[in-house]
Amino acid sequence: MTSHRCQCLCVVATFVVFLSVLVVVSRGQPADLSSREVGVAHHDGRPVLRHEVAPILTEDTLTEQEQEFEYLIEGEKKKGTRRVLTLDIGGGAKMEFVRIPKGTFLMGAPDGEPEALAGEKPQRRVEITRDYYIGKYEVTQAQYYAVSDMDPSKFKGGRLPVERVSWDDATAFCWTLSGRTHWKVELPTEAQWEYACRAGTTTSFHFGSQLNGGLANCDGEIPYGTKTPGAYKETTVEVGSYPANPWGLHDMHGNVWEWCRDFYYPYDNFARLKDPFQSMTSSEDSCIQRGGSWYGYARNCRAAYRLNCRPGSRVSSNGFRVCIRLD
Ligand SMILES: [Ca+2]
Repeated sequence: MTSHRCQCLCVVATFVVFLSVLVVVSRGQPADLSSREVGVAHHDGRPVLRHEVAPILTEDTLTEQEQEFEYLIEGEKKKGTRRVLTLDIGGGAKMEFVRIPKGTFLMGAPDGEPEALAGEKPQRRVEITRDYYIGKYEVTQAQYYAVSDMDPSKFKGGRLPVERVSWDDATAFCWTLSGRTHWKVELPTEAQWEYACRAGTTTSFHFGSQLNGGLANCDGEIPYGTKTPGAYKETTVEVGSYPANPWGLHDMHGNVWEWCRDFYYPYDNFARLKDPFQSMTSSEDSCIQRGGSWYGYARNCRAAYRLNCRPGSRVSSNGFRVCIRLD
C-alpha cells in the first residue's frame, strides 16, 4: 500500500514538473520581463537561459558621473553634458549608459522629408513617461563575449559592435545581464530608440539633413540630402568613431542596425501615445530595427526609418544596444 502511494506521488510529482517545464518552454519569445519572472530565451533554437531576474536596484544606489562631450549640428561644434552610469557586467568588461530624461517628441517622419516611406507616417507626438538609461554605444564584441561567452561577429575586434546577432540573441543577452547586474536590462522600445536618437532635434539625422558617410558609418556612395558621394568602408568600425548626438550617444546612425523590443506595427493603427510598445501578436510578426548600418544606404540611417526584420535573422549588419528601465 505504502509502495503504491509512493508510486502515485512520484507520478503526480513528475506530472507537475512536466507541466512547469511546459509552461516555461511554451512562453516562447519574451515580450516583456518583470522582476522575479523566470525567463527562457532561445539561441540556435535551444532554450539556453533560465534564471530568476532579481528586483532592480533603487535610484538611491545610482552612481552617475557627469561627462562633458562635443557634438555637431549642421557642422557647428557644441558642448554638452551627459550623465553616465558605468556598470561592471562581469568577465572583466564594463558598459556605459547615458541617462535619458523623460519627455515628449515628434515620432516618425515629417511631411516633406525626402524619401520617407509610408510606414514612417503619420508623425505624432509621443510621450516617454519615465527616465531611462541607454547604452552610450552599441554593444561591443568584448561586452557580448563577457556576458554570453560567444563571438559570432564577421568583423573581429573587441571594440567593434557585435553583429550576426538575432533578436533572440539580443534578448537573451539582456536577460543574462539583468540576472548578473540586478538591473532591469532590456532592448529599447522603438519609441525610446527614436527619442534618444533625435535628442531634441527634428532633422533627418541628429547632425542635420545630409549624410554621405562622413558623420556615420554607412554606404556613403549612395548619399542622402546631397549629390556628393562619400565613403563606403564596407565594414563596421569601433564604437564611438563618429561624433555623439546632443545627448551624448554614439552611432545611433549607421555602423550596425539596432534591434528594438517592439514588433512591427503601422503607426496609423496604433493609438497609444504614451510609452508606445507593440508586443508580438502572431508568430509571423517581424521585429523592428533602427538606425541603418555600415552596409545600408544613407537614407536608411534616418532617425525615422523603420526596418522590419524576422527575429531570427543573423547577418553582419545586425547589432543592438541596451536600456535600463527605471520604475
Ligand atoms: Ca547603430
